[in-house]
Amino acid sequence: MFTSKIPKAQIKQSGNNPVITSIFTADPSAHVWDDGRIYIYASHDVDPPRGCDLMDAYHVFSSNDLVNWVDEGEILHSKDVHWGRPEGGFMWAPDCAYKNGTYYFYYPHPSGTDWNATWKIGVATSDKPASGFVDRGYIEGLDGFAMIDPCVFVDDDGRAYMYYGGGSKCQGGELNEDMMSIKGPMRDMSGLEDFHEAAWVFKRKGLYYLTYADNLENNNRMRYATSKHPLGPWTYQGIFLEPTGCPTTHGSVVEYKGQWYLFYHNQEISGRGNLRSVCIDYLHFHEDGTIQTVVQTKEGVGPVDEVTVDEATTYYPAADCSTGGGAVIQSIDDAEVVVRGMAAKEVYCAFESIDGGTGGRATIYIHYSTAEALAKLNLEVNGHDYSLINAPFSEAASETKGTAYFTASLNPGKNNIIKLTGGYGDISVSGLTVSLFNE
Ligand code: FUB
Repeated sequence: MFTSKIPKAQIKQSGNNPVITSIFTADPSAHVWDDGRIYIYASHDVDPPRGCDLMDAYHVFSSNDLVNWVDEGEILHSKDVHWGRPEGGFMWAPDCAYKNGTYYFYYPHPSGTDWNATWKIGVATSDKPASGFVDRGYIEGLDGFAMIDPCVFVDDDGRAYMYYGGGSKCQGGELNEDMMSIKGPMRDMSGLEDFHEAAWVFKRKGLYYLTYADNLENNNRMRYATSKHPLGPWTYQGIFLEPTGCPTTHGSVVEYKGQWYLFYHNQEISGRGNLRSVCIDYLHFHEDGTIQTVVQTKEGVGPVDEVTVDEATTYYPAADCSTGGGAVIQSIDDAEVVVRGMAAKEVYCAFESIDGGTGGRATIYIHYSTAEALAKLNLEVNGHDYSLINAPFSEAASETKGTAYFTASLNPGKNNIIKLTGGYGDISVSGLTVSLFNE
């Protein structure tokens, strides 16, 4: 049972794009499930960047107001895929679907060293939307063209359809009841103009929409087509997202609490096409059902609801943190210690005796200040390295009120140790707040 909430001090009243800033995320597939929350299934750009090759794992984020997002943590890593490419990596754009009490997580991943010739659509399942996923193998019987970017759409009558494609070819087909095999052959989706990748299907007022990224060089846009049938033929309708400044584009269109939204990524935080960040903007339809061009904003959207807050525990750096590299430990009062000037790699601050409750997922909120456009911290939890965590500048971050967050697993009891190391821009750290998921 999900009970993690956001600590009161971290609640944001207004949205900003990108919405996910603490790690680099891309290819957002957003879904609203029966618990009333909206979930983003995203791929993860590894920092320092190594292109799409080493995209290693998926994180999920959830919200009930579109402004405050909970990092639900990593749900699947390439090392957990038993049939996968021995060298790992290549965990590209995923999707998730729900049927009869099970969440099905679909992801493209190669099965061999020759990654471009061995793409498969993997499936992992769980009885929860954002944890507990177990690899179930891949969908058999699909042929070997660029089988990337799966999207699964479950229609009102319960029938499920899968779409995928890259390299200018998009295919669709119906899934069997088991959600892990194909009913009959996949077929080409006809009528799409300039299809590149990133297929996404949704339905509104009885009309099916297939959105996708086009081939505009180094600046893909989003186009779409409509049909009265889930597998087409499709009628091309036009471009609805102009270039974001990022070489790739990838998005999902979702209705939440009576309003439609586009989830997409850009490279606003990093300035690099391989360190991307998820954004949300409003999506509007014309009277005739065509989509209006989405206005890309820095303000973003929401909030659409009240956020439930949590009594989380805040910890301060141990007073004997390293002061190497010019860092200064400043005592604010008896309890609070701020480590200022963590600009060098030798500088760290450790947080000890962190209470992990009965053990399991916990979101770690890191309180920092920085004047850097994008400072970063190495995060280590009980010796496991979760680097790098972004700590970008914002007005709040200039006043020691910036917060970066990450969800990791804690051990039961009070012996957890969290260590932050600098070396990626000048940054000060004043504390951690730990919110347990209590599941
Ligand atoms: O993130 C890796 C790949 O880049 C995705 O699969 C594509 O859609 C593009 O966003």
